[in-house]
Amino acid sequence: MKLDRIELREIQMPLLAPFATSFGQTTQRRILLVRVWDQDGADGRGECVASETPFYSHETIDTAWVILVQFIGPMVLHQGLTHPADLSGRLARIRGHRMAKGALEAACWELQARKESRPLWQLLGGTRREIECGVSIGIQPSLPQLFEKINTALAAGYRRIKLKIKPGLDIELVGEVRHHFPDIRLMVDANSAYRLTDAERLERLDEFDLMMIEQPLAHDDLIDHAALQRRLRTPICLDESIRTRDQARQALEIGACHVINIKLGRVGGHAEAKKIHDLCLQRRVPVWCGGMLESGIGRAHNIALSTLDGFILPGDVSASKRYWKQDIIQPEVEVTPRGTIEVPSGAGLGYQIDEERISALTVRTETLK
Ligand code: OSB
Ligand code: MG
Repeated sequence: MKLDRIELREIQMPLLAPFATSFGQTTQRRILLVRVWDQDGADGRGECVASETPFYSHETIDTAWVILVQFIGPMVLHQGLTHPADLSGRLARIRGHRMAKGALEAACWELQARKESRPLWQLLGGTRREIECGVSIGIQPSLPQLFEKINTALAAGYRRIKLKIKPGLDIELVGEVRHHFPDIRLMVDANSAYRLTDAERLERLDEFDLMMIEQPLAHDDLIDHAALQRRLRTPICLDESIRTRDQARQALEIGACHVINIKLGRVGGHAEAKKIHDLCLQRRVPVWCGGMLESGIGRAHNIALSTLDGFILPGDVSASKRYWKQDIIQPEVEVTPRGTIEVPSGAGLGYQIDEERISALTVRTETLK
């Protein structure tokens, strides 16, 4: 494969409802789509999961755009590439900026799959034909509104509920939810809102039979998470803190977590995601696929990744209609009454791209040659 052309495109999509976490609120997504073509005219697509703000990760859509234009493009265009798995090595000189790299890398995986006329999930080594879905529910203005969201998700068949928590909206809130929904699979995500000095407070979550608590402490910490895990019965799941396979290995070695949330963008693409997955599978550590409020293209990549054997827990990959009035792929991602997504069988991502819809949402484009 030799890349001939890269197109960057920013689309803007309003979320159906604001999504609030301990680090902030999102109402309108600005999404960077990457499309690549090789010398034979074959193409592939990826989505950069960087947010509008540097509050989840240091990367934003604007930093990713600049890094793609100034560094990633020139390093990969017109170079012989044997396989998309080689890209991360090619880009290793660029420190960090994994969401920028991951968008390009994922597009190249789809390109490769389309060239081979195979589904991307098969090229990645996946086996599942159906993936289990959970939902991530943002912080709600009131408890009745939260209950309503939970009821809607359960009625749609979703297999686990994740609640966002933050200091002051945690123990009592989770207690109320557990009291009203005694039997559901429930977990919480703090997005780094606590310090180790909050351990005593966090210990109180142990009584609610949570599947896990996601990223309670600092976004770049492993050591304090290990200290916290020694005090909690509830398993810790790391999200923000795991950006490489080595960090996953170190986290497991010191007991910083018992579960890992794998996000394609956060780890820099499918190759690194697979490495983390393989490590966890070998050590019998459960993983699941996280989400970043993606449009259909990012969502389709998450579905492909989730078909790997180690993704044994329901992920945050859910139906398009939970986020968007109209998605940019056809058919939209739908969830069965069993709370699963059926993996498409077409080549590449396996969804049609709605070009007209994308054009209508586009606010800027740049072509790299
Ligand atoms: O921490 O998993 C997270 C959304 C944006 C940034 C971080 C996170 C999330 C979610 C939503 O939890 C997942 C989704 O439904 O796409
Ligand atoms: Mg998270």
